[in-house]
Amino acid sequence: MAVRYVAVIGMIGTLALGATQVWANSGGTETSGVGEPGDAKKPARVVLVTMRETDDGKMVYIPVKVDVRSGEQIRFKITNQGKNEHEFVLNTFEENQEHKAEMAKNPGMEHDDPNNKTVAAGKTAEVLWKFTKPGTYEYACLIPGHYESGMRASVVVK
Ligand SMILES: [Cu+2]
Repeated sequence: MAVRYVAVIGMIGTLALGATQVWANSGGTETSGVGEPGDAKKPARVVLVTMRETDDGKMVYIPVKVDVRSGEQIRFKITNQGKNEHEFVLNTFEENQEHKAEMAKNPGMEHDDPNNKTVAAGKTAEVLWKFTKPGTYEYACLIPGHYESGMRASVVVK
């Protein structure tokens, strides 16, 4: 009887873990490991980000590294100068890896969340974000093949 009880508890634990996983994979979290959506009424430092393809077949962001102070708000002004649709997905490295695996299964996913934008060729987008914890984070394009072609950049929060 006691063994059976433990098994049931174990199962509930697994289910709860599964639910957390789905939530993390949605990418549309209000708060996440990387910080929280910015407050438009407070000052923010503007960081310009360009997305494009290169002549030698790579896909890149400029810049590839952004330094931020903990507690600072950043307004990322993103311009897609490429010929393909690209994404700006700001998150922890781990969450981006999970999300990337999810997108490999569902390539048509489009994003419009506080930390997560799909940007058509020639278009712009903005992400206003507050970095609350020191660490190294990432913005990346998770469209299948793009990350591997170079579309990742680090955000170092100190
Ligand atoms: Cu891309």
